[in-house]
Amino acid sequence: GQKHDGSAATGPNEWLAKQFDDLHSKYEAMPGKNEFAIRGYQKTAGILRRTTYAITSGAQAKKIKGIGASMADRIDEFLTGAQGRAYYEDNEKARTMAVFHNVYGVGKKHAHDLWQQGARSLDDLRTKDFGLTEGQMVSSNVAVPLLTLQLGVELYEDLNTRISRDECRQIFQKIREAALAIDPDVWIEIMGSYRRGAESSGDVDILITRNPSDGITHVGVLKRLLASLHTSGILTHDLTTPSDYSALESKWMGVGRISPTAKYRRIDILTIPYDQWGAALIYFTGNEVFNRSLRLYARKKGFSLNQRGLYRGIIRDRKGEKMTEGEIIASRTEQDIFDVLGIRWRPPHERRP
Ligand code: DCP
Ligand code: MG
Ligand code: MN
Repeated sequence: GQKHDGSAATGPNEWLAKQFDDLHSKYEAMPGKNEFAIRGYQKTAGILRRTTYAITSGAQAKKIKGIGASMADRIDEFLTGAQGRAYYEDNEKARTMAVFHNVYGVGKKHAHDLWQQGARSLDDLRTKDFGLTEGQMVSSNVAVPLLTLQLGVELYEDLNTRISRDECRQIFQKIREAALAIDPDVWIEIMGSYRRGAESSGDVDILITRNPSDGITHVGVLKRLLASLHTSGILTHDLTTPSDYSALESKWMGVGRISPTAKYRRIDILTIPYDQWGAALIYFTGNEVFNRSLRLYARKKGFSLNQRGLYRGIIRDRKGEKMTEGEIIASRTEQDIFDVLGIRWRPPHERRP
């Protein structure tokens, strides 16, 4: 867009105006931006360009209609080269929001909300009341519950440290032993970045099912497994507990550690119906980008792929919303799904396009 007339481009205050343009674009790019403050920078840039004499101080600029005390301060900062509030705030804000964003479960929007509420450090989050109660959560889809926020802050260092391949394997071994002690016929597999061969992981992802051909399913195993692992101290905190323990498909998300002196680690445990094993394995092995491209490829061939299976006959409306459910045509093994798609099975370590 045209921000100013041609003559102003070489006006006496062009450099100063440009500084306000920069400030404007910097803040414009931030999530949850304050529209009012941002417009102030834009407006000041315009006024400076329309001023025909050179501005040499904030005090002088303040006499111009439309320039207030705060913009005059910014002008002084720019003219003297001082790292004033605009510079400092921008950087402190960016730094702090990055820290908040690294708290488990806190997204960009929530990080910004915390900043807006006045939180400036992890210590603030720890000692002051910045969280939302479970009740307030109902109306928010961006913030994490208070208890999760507190846990994320408490375990900040540990949860932001990568887990070595060896430690992932040890955690998995413990969980696997406990599961097989409950039912020796369950299938239990480690997925995510570990299965792709990563040297280190952000969390440990575990998938459980059981062949029901003898009339027995894995229902009941997760509940007993969680109890057993809590008793042995391997699992220490619950974040998301299954809503229905009698379902074949359920999810537990939480925290645990391999020994009382080890770091706390994020662990996900999922159970799925036996006939969806292959589809679930593909999905939870990832990575996310590989999943996206595989789903897109399936769609191009007239199928639809998700974590439960490869579907045929799903009809979507113009918005992409499903109009018919379709039928699952492959899901039991990864190979089944790749075969129908007509592409060669790729070993997990190759699934990172
Ligand atoms: N996944 C996905 N889309 C998402 C989240 C997850 O397709 N939005 C799939 C792909 C991931 C897998 O689930 O590989 C496991 O999710 P994680 O977040 O645990 O990711 P990774 O295990 O791949 O990496 P990390 O080492 O960070 O845990
Ligand atoms: Mg993972
Ligand atoms: Mn995970």
